[in-house]
Amino acid sequence: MRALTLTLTCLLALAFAAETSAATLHRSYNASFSASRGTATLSIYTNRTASVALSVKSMTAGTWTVALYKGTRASLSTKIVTLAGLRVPSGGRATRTYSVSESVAERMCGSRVAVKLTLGSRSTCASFATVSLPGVSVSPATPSNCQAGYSPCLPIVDDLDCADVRAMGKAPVRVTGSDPYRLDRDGDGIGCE
Ligand SMILES: [Ca+2]
Repeated sequence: MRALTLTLTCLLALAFAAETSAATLHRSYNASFSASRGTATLSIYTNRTASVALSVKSMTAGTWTVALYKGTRASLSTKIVTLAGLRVPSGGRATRTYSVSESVAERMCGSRVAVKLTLGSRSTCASFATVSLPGVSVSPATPSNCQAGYSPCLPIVDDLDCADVRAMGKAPVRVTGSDPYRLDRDGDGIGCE
């Protein structure tokens, strides 16, 4: 019996390893819900799908709606996507992992992202750091990836000046990284103002 249990454990471990090796993790972001109600993890993979894992505790039982927003938990802006409900049993603990499509991952790029759970008039939020997408494994024919360090998303090109940024209708931009395009000469964190 013990041998059988060990074998099953090994098979499960192998299956898990096979599943996780299909996508290489680009970056994970962790966040906490207010009032110690659990945690959320947002993972971005190099094939540009993403997953959101929610783990909650001390929550009111019921099926909570789940949505991702741009912004922070104190200041939600645009809704990105509504995910399937999170069913919390009595006892208040639940865990669920959601797969998020490429287009949704692209909408999150370059922004702070928050997850909001709602049940009736109650809600709780958690916010992640600014989300970046991997700049790898994109064919040159589709150069619409996001340069790290700017919000909103700017494309990855050899160079970009403020005239280009204004022509795209994206000025001014918030500089959140090393400013590779040198858009913020006076260093106040805002480029092309
Ligand atoms: Ca500036």
